Amino acid sequence: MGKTIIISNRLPVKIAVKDGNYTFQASEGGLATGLGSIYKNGNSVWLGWPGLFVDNEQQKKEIDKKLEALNLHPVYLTNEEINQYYEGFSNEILWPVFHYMSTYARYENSYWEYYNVVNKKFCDAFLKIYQPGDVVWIHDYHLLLLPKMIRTAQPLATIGFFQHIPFPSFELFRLLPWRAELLEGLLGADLIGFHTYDDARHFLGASSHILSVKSSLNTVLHDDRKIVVESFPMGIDDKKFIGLTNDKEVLQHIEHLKNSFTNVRLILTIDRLDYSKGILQRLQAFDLLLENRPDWREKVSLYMIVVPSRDTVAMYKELRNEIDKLVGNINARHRTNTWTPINYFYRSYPIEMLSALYQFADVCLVTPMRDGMNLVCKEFVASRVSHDGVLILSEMAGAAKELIDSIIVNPNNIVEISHAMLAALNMPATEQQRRMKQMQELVSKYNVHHWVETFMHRLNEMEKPRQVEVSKYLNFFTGQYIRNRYVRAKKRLLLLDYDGTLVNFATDINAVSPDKELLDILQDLVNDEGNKVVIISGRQHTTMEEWFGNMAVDMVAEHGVWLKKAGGNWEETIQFNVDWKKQLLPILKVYSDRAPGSFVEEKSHSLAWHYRGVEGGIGEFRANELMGNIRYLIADQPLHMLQGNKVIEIKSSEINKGKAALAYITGGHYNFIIAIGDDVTDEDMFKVVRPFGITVKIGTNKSAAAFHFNNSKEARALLRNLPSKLLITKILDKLIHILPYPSFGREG
Ligand code: GDG
Repeated sequence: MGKTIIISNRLPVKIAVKDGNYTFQASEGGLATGLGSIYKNGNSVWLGWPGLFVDNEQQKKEIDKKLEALNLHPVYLTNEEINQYYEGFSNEILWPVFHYMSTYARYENSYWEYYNVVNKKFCDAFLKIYQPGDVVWIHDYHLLLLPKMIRTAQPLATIGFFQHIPFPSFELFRLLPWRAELLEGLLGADLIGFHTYDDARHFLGASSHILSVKSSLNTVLHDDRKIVVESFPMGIDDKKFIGLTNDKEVLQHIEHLKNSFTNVRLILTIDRLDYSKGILQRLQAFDLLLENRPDWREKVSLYMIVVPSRDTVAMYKELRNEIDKLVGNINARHRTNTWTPINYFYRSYPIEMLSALYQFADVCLVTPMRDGMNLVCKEFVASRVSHDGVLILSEMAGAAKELIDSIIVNPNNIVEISHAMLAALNMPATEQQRRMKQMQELVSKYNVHHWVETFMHRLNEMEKPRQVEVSKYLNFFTGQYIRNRYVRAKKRLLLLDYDGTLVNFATDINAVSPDKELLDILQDLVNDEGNKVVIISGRQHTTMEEWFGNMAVDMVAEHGVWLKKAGGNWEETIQFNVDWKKQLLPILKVYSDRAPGSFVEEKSHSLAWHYRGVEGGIGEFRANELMGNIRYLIADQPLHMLQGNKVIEIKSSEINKGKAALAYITGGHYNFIIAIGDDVTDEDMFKVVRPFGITVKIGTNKSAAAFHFNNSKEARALLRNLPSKLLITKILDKLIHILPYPSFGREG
């Protein structure tokens, strides 16, 4: 297994210069901590800008050496490059547009040129350390062009991309003059991750509108490659924040805070200086609270930390001035000799101070206009070891999708925020504890390590089926040849899926019992003693018994859990613990309530959510959302989620039709084998059968099967005509081996 190469704009290091010497220390930021588990283990490296300008070659060598000891590789950028690519294109174009503030964007052509140049620089640096088998994980909007650049240079590389900021809806994204190039750039990856399902959906929407790529559910087909787009909500290192609550320095800070804020309740806000964070609106809401409720004056203070950021960009300078003015104005109007309404700090603090504030404050107010995720709110929750405190959270933060026990507000609604502050200050202790415990459970379970593991696990899965397999249409000519093989063989195995294969797909799953024509075709096949006919389905065994119980066919139900040999009884082939069903069933039920026409089917070893009956795109929409949730929940369990035709099924990863098919093939000494199926669950069967026989997919040519038909009518016709005698046997046999046909499997 190769190494993992992490790439981000900045390296996760703190660099200090003392007496002309550089010292390097890995930083503790969320990303660095999370990825630390993989990048420090020796089999990973991190590539990025070291955060300082170096034009002296000797110095570069020294820095290279020091960084290498930390598994870090620098990409040196010039002052001009940082101005144009980072401050310009990334922060004056992409940042505002992606945060729905497009009027702040400045579409300068030179920014775009530098963005290309710097992405290329990253690509060149990457190619120097890449070896086949390495896995690449690129981070964030500074490097949107990099996946394609790497793909072009290394077509077989496994590339993951994660975007930390929101992906806007198509109507916003289309404003970008370079929208197509940016999407093309991203689609060089195999796996593209966002914090929320909405971001993923927006990306899929933009891709299909702008590039006309084909996308179904969470997959895009582009340049004959399959790209998976999913949500991976990022977590924090909760243990670190819990650990800090016992730190001596932190406890001292808390003592100081207690002395400074006696009899005053504290509302805490912490953000980088950014117009996306809703700082001005939050100040207005606090002002409104003090205006409307004079009884709260001298009883509550806002403790506001704004961390300096990008203050060389004009927009940010302006914002800072506005904050300064508004804070001054509010304080001037409301303050008394003993009380300051807003304690405002424009600086960054050591983490020990943050921890003290997270623990000491009564309320944490997080109200961004837009935020990819927002980690501050999760850090506040993790730090509340006494389980009290209230979180007020903007519905526009990615975290609002998870922290549903916070007080959720619209950050533009000043009145609502001021009411939320009052509600938080008045919330009874029992209510605070109930909400806080729920949120803590979530923050702890879905922590940053879980995030890294889930992403890496999914990315490693990508390695295998990167190349889309394509089958050939089973035409008249090849059909004749198959009949020829059938007639010649003495012992034959027919593995037949049911829904979508032997019968057409129908909206009502109970309305597709076998018709007379089908029963006649199967009976004719069964009558030939040389044939072993197996109906291999995901259906429940009771249904199959009802339909085929009187026929001398073998039946495999629930993808291989149940087996009945012709004339025998049903046997449960495998026994598994199915306790996981209790956890997932309520979630599937919620989705069936939210999508009229859908329903949950509980089988002995699996759960299925069917949405054949759901109107238009709503089914796909909900299915995507559900899959995002389920994937997250089952990440560390031996379960597998299947996307079938209008159905999502969760079952043990040990069960699949491939295993059931293999059991038949092994030791069966068949000299003719055919497997016919229509959906993703049949792909396992095709992979197993293909070396030994003929594999036919119904409906589409994207399959591991060698051949495909357009519908079940064609499949029935083939089965009906298999036994008919042929006239041109010899010529056909010769021709078929000259022409470029895919494998028909061996003829025993
Ligand atoms: C981007 C996305 C997404 C803050 N002040 C101090 C300090 N911090 C730390 C916090 C927190 C981090 O900085 C801020 O993270 P956020 O998630 O809140 O916001 P962004 O910086 O905008 O991050 C965001 C994130 O990427 C991850 O994907 O959630 O949506 O915009 O960890 O604790 N740390 C120290 N002193 C401070 O004064 N030491």
